[in-house]
Amino acid sequence: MRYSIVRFVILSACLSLFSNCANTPGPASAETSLPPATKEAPFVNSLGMKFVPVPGTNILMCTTETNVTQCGALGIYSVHSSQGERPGAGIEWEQAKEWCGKMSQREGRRYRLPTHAEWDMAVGTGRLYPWGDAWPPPDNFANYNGQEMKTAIVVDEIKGELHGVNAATTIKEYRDRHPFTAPCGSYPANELGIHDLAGNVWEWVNGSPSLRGGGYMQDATDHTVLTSLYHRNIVPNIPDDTSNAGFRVVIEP
Ligand SMILES: [Ca+2]
Repeated sequence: MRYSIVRFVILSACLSLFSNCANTPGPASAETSLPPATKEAPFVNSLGMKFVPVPGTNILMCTTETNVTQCGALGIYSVHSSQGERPGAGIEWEQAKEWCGKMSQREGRRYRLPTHAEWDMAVGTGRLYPWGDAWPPPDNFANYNGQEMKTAIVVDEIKGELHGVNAATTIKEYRDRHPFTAPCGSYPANELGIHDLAGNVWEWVNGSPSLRGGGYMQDATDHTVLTSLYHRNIVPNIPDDTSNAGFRVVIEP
């Protein structure tokens, strides 16, 4: 009899615990609709683009800038029409958003450009520059305007002309192999597994037409431009050179 009472008490406690667990609100459904992804095992979408979590946000961010092939797959054409692995460039803000809309329809997920806050979390806010606090960057950190420019003869892929590069303001004591855009992911990923947040092409963000990260032509004229938190805002109706603007995308719940 005594044994039965003890068993009843234990059983009641278990049922109560189960009941409490069942009544505890779980994560909002919106938070559970992202596909599983880790730095080690990214989510891979239908175009082969890889996505990883960014701590402090609820999005998955593409590990690379959107390349020419991926742009073209949804009808957005880059100035680098024959360079599939290189980042789409000369892309306008509206075109980048159009790409996101088409991709959302194609996959039934919510693609968009990253917000400034998400971009901040991805690049890291605890250091002055994406590589740290010291100047210049370590060699081959990212695709900027380094010493490789001094001897480069490149094809201007916008004008189709062969010409020498104005190397007067190249970053001294820095070189990175690529005088023009580099294939996406050519430089080491950061601690989150994300490539090219610094350099290569400027990247559009969500909310208002603004660019982040610097591009391959970024030189030593103004060190501020290469700081992690620098925003390059595009003012409507005022001409600006966006020939080195591209984009990367995120997936939201
Ligand atoms: Ca370079």
